[in-house]
Amino acid sequence: MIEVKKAGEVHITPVKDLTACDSTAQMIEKARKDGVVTAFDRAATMKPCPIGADSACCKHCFMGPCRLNPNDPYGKVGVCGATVDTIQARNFGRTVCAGTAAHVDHGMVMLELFRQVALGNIPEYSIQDAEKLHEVAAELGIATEGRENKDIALDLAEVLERTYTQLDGEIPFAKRVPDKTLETWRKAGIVPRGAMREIMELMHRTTMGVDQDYLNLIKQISRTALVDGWGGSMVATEISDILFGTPKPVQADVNMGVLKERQVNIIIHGHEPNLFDSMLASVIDPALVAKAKAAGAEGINLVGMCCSGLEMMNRRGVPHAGSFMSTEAVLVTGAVDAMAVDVQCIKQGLASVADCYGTKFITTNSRAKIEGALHIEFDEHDPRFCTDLIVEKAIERFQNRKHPVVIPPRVDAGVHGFSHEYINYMLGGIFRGSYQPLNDNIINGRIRGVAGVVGCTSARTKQDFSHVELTKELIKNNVLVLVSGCAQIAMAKAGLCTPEAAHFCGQGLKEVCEAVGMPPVLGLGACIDNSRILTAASEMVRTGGLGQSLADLPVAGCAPEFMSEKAIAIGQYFVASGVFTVFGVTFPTMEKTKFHELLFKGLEEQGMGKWGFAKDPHEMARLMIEHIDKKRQALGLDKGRERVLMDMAERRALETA
Ligand code: NFS
Ligand code: SF4
Repeated sequence: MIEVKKAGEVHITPVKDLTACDSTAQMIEKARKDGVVTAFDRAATMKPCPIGADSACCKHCFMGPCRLNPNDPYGKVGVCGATVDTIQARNFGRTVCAGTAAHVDHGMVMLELFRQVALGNIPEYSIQDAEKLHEVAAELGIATEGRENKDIALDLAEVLERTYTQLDGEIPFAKRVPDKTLETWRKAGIVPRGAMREIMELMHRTTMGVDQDYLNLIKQISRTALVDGWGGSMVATEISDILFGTPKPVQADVNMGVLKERQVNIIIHGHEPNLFDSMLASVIDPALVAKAKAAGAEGINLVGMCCSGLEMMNRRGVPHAGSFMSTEAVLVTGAVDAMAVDVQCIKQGLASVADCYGTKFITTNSRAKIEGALHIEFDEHDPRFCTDLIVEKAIERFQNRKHPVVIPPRVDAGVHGFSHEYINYMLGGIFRGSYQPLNDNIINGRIRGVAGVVGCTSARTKQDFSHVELTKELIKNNVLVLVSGCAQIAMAKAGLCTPEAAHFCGQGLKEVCEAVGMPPVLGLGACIDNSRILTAASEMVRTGGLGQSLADLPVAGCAPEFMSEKAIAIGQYFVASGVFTVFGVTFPTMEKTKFHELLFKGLEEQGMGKWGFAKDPHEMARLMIEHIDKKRQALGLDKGRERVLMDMAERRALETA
């Protein structure tokens, strides 16, 4: 970070404090030499507003913004009289609302695509997993016996549409929720009706002068978050599996070394799998390959970044160049001929970095244009128009490369693509696919519990560091880890997504991983695929022996390096579903306020989960393991197993291993 201490005196943060990723570090150094500014350095000159960071500020009307004193939160109220708890709850609610809207809108696009495919209107796509189509349809009460896939699909689309448009009743996937958890929600009045209704109501209730009781607001906040996890996100996952294939373990390479100096390099970065799927067809089109060769390239190299990349890495083994905090850095290689983006987590700063290196920076979605980018709209009724043109633009840039190419050589191989269906199959076998072996191993203590480590990387904390430290500590303590989103890329780069990573584990988990041949860290996919964790956890409850509700399970979640509003929505749907969820970096409430107490304690007393916060990854691990042990104890599974604390020597040994 470049920090101006006093006028004229500049302090530059060493890159080793900014990222644990060698390749990203190398590119930050290069960017600094090239005079190119990235988010890592911008973060130092952009001091966050301390009042805003504590959520002690309200700008919900124009008598404000009203700023309370974080050191004396009850010393003052807003002009309208709003208390600190109202202000925090409203701000938190709007964050959840925005995050939910992002996932739900993505899900709705997938659903419409699915319907158009079923109607036969888009010949480029087809139903790739008919078995899953039948399973999901049957689960939602749609007749499947002797019917054509097309008809089943149209019925399924109609039922799932209620996730978005229904005005009253319960969303379709409420059927998947374990009975006792659903009962808790019904009692609290938080079973989601339809996403549009929940988002609209929450926006209304958080405007000036409406809901001014944080205990009432939290109900609509939870209901909105739940329509993300069990609604928009779950629909997006299930439909994407049906259309593009349900992931099963696949070898994939991660890190900037997946770029190829002598090839036309194209990066897809964003969140919706359809653009990427069509790109896969464009880059093997013989005419385009011939064109690339005529331009002097050895071929066309397509790689992913962020969640788009995860969608296709987990389904097809497409290489992945890096997470959110590496998207600018990767352009500094000079090797990227085109970066095409759709929606979500796309830094506007990419436009100027791309400009510095002559990379074609292309927006494709009518919902997300960026000043200075070339816009080539992706129309799913004619997907190849856009994706072929992207390839042509990339070839053009390859031919006119003006900058020296420097590609950090590192590539980390791993195994990814663990859908909840595959976990079922992997542990139970094809004829007796079941969560029973997982439950048995938890009951007998070989596996202490299950943790989800998910979410972003951020310019406000050392990239990848907490993800990896936390996860190593968890698996050392026999906690099986499920990962998704940018977290999954951090784990891949640390070598934790390989069966060989079993040597990082405690004895029990090691035995299970070795017996099954699986990594101790199972990559699930994009952030919307956190819904796979909900489905898997519901199966664990249904399988038996681990309590009656999701809140009884020895599980915990964590987003150690979060930055997106979407992460808060995800955290809240996990908490409302019954999971203890720890966040790092920062948390948008003030300690010693009633609203903070509600999130960190009160919700658990209502039969849900609760929030936790820690800055240090070892402290995060401690909180999560403590919670898992508490749940084991409540289930009567507390016999044996002491927690293994890593000392410094052991930690160093792990690092060099
Ligand atoms: Ni998730 Fe994917 Fe990454 Fe965070 Fe952004 S890419 S949806 S929000 S930064 S994990
Ligand atoms: Fe201030 Fe109340 Fe307006 Fe918020 S709603 S800005 S607290 S007057």
